[in-house]
Amino acid sequence: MDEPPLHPRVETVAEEIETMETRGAATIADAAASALVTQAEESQAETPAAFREEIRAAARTLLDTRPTAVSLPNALRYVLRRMDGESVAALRASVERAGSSFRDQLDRAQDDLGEIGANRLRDGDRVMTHCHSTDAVACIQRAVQQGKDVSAVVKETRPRKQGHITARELRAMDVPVTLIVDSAARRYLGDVDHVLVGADAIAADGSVVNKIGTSGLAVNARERGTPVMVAAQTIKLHPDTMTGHTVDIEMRDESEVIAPEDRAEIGEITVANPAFDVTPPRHVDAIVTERGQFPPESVVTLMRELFGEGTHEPWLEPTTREANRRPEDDA
Ligand code: RI2
Repeated sequence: MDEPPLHPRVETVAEEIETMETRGAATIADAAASALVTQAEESQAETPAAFREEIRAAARTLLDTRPTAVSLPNALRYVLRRMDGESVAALRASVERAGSSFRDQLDRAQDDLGEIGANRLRDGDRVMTHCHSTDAVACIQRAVQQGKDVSAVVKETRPRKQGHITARELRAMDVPVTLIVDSAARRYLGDVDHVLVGADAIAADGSVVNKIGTSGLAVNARERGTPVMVAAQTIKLHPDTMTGHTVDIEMRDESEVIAPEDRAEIGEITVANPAFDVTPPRHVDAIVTERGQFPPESVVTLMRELFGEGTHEPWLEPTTREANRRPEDDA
């Protein structure tokens, strides 16, 4: 069977997510929902069945780009579940409505979460950040708006140095920033009041999947007695983990770790580049969501409330993009 026609914007958004031009779990979710809306608006489908098939195929193409950030399937599911109607026009309108209410909720969730996270920060506090998370930055931003003096020790976060984005955004809010290399983190943990990170996925047992290096940071923080706070909207909750599924950890290109010419100079080596790691719940003090703050062990209650006992997969079967994946792409 021929694959349904995809709007070029869907391919572009998929490409941008895959290459990390679009990154950060919340931003990925936003871009994916918008791409589905574009597919709906520009669809030439003549029958409701053809329209539905196109939207599902678009969702599948977007889904195949990054395996770990659960906000991506959660965003796609949100829109697909609300696709409803007997005509193409009605279906199109339902996708548009779902896309726009999803994006509104996303914005509101980050504001509400920022408020709750900010309440945990006191005047004069210093936080240590890892990578770049819009959810984590929202907490600091709100604290600053509340008139609190907050400063930050920002880990650069190898290999892609997304800590630089955090540093830039915090400086734009006039927050004093000390940038450190990742290996200096333990040295500074005694000088900070909180470790504040985001999440790409949260499992039913409260484990936090976040940028590689988070778990080591959390272990060191525990040893130093520094509380670890995870800022994560509920779209980061991974419903499949309630039924025993594990979270795939994305392995990224080796060239992010070492330039090909440096590698050639060294000689025969294996390079591994996992993008994320798993922090066990015992090393996390609080997960801050737009629905309140939770001890990690109790997050499953919120998951059941939001997702029931599980999910179904509303997208089409694997596309060519998925079929072409090399086995070594999988963790
Ligand atoms: P927000 C990022 O992953 C980081 O791991 C960050 O903590 C997480 O997404 C959440 O980001 P990547 O996309 O959704 O840079 O809070 O690989 O913006």
